[in-house]
Amino acid sequence: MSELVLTEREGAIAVVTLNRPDALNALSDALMEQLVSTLLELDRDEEVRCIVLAGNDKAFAAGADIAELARSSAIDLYYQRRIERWDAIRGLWTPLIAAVSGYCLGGGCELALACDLIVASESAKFGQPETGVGVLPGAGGTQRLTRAVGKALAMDVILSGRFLSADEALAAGLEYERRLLYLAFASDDAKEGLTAFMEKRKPEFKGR
Ligand code: DAK
Repeated sequence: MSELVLTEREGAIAVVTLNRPDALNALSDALMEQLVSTLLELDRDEEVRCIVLAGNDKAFAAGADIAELARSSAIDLYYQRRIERWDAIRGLWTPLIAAVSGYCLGGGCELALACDLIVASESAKFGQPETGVGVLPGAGGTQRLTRAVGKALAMDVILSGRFLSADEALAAGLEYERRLLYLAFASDDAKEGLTAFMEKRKPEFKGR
């Protein structure tokens, strides 16, 4: 079996690297199986105090393997119990840190979000582009991305499929809120609402 996941030890730190560069580390069934068994084994090793999960410069992981998904029915997904692997990753006791460069998309983004911490380089591109292939995030993306960057930005990313830079993900909800606030201030309704308060009357909003 080819090594889809590589492991190195640096003292108490274990570095696990996804190793499917030709497919931008797409999370095939075989890769996920190797990844989860590697992580569980490291988790049982008391000398390992921290696990770093990395991809390569071009991609942390570009999502679930679309070729495999295209061959799967809803019943296949249900009975293959793939979601249990994701639960196993969340259940690790050892702190898990995602080291992200390049594409971090779909299931790849969900994998990073399932880690305890994300350290991202400037080249990182986060996204949940599942709507582009007709599905939606299925391994925690709608919930964990929302908690990480706030509801409005998460909705924007999931519905549009656009990518977020590391800076934007970090500045996240606050910057987005600020932009919406400026936009709201430019509206007639904001002028009406503020003026109405001062004039002690009910505002007449027009949705403009
Ligand atoms: N799956 C399979 N192969 C992929 C792939 C993917 N997600 N992403 C890239 N590849 C492959 C390409 O097919 C190509 O292979 P060759 O043609 O060379 O054989 C190779 O990687 C290089 O990709 P590109 O030629 O496309 O490279 P570019 O630099 O031009 O573009 C890209 C990079 C990241 C923009 C593009 O590759 C891309 O859009 N990739 C797809 C991204 C995407 O849509 N990801 C979301 C997939 S859906 C579940 C849990 C989770 C999920 C599902 C179920 N359960 C628990 C049931 C998750 C679903 C998803 O993630």
